[in-house]
Amino acid sequence: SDLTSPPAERTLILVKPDGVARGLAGEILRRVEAKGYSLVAVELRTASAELLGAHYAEHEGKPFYPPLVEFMASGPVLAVVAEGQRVIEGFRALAGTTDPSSAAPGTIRGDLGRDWGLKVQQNLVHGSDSPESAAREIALWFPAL
Ligand code: RTP
Ligand code: MG
Repeated sequence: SDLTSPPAERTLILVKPDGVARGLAGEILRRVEAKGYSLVAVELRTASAELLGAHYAEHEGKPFYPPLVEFMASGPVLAVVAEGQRVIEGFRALAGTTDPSSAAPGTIRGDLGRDWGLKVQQNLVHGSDSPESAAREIALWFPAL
């Protein structure tokens, strides 16, 4: 079998407004770094409706789209570009499944998500889901990279 290392790739991670407001940005970055991924760019900012519309374009028209964009604009998010071997799938494994109430222990959403009447969009983090999504999202959030 081929034991050569896969090439490094990049992903876009967002610590969503609930994660920043709850003071979990450091804990989430700690998990990313502890896994061995490198931080390429980190910026705290409140996203515009225009940026969020582009970021979530695939979900436009779905019932959860308006509350999702409203929530994502409700406060600062920590936007991060992380780099490493298989970081796209690796970060999604660290994050856990979309709904924190069913995310596995050991994951960001499973360990740190709450379940007292929360909406599913308040699930602490976003991570790109494919190389194509990562390239598109990194260009949106960090056009200088
Ligand atoms: P993400 O994109 O944020 O990493 O999360 P994901 O891939 O696990 O979830 P996705 O299907 O891409 O949905 C994006 C975000 O929309 C919210 N959502 N709400 N049924 C619902 O109310 C619903 N479904 C999805 C979540 O915030 C999800 O992370
Ligand atoms: Mg997604």
